[in-house]
Amino acid sequence: MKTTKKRNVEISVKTINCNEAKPNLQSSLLDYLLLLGMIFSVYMLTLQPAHAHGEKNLEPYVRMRTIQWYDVQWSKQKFNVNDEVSVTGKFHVAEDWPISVPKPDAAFLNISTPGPVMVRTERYLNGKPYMNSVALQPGGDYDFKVVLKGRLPGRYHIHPFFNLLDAGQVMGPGVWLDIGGDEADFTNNIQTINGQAINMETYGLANGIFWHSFWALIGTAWLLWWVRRPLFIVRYRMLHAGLEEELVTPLDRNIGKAILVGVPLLVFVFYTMTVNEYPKAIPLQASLDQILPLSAKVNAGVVEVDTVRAEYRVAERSMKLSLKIKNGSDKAIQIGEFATGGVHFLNKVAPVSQQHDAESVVAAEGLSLDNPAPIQPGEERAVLMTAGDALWESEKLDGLIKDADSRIGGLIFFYDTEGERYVSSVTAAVIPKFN
Ligand SMILES: [Cu+2]
Repeated sequence: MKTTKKRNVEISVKTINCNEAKPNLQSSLLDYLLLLGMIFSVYMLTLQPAHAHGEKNLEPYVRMRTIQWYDVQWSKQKFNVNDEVSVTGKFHVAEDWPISVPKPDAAFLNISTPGPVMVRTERYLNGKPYMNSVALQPGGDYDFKVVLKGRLPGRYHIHPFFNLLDAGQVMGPGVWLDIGGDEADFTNNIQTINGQAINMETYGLANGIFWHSFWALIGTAWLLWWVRRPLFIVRYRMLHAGLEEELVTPLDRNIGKAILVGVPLLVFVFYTMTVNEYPKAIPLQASLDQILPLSAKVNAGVVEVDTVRAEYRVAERSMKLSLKIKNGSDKAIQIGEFATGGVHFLNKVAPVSQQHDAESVVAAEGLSLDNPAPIQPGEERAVLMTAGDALWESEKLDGLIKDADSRIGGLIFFYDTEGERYVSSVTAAVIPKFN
């Protein structure tokens, strides 16, 4: 009985491999398709524009209506290995958070770098040190500070950015940093809570490599033990033929039992050894930090702005915003700047200096108003504000009109005669005008 079954298996195993002869026509067609595919892929490669971190490829509504960065400054942009540098800035979390982007219930402030060119030593949100992710509140205002230390010499493009859970990255303004000096001079020494001075660059490295290799070796050996047997289809057929006894031997079973008992035992023994060697240890922190927004900085209530209508003129590359502005302050105010998606449109007739992110993308004369006269205290005025510049196109913000979510969001910066600043957020559905 058994022998006939075995023969059956052998025959069917053989039949699997006999689809060799194919007509020539088909293979030449395949070759042709392959060639076409290769040509096409070369086109794809050459047409793809190279962006530093893909910041321009992020949908405009994500750049305009999630984290609205402003006043981002670096303490210095030229420094040496081991020097500390800090980046400070503010951001407003848009009230009009896009419906397709998950809410910022867990957000992590990070620094995008090309590799480990710096180490982060301190990080603050609203003046509070924090390690984990935080929940941000739409409509909330925050300021941040990150302290970094130069590690690898070179010239790098660096951004602060937010990692939003389930949504991805929202880049802040980027700068070029020049790190000078010698890589070999880099030191990263800290003192543990037990008072021991350690070098973070090498501490625990050998231990880490040992444990990774140890478990990888056991895992690989177990895998190879099974891989050397008949696999997949052959195995399937043997099972169907009732030959499972030949697939799993008593030795396999014994090794399996040894692993079942041995691995948990090993884990327990090594865990006990570690706890004895390091009795005072803090677990890796995985909680969510709770940091509430600052008192309102944007839309603080002094100057009120209502966006009535937004229109994008494709041919002129300009956004026209109809605004209703109410000046509740006791001095005359003027619009100095409109900032959206990392682009700053400046009103050249406004006398006071505008906010600048370091190396920001600026349209120096990009902002104009139908009535440039300052808005008097207590005055309520309808203003047509035009933000026009080729930057709409080169920064790929004009892709907005092709989005399913064609809403604009941004910050307007007002200045009074004393240089006092008021910030208001605007948001509106955008109507494209193609001619
Ligand atoms: Cu960049």
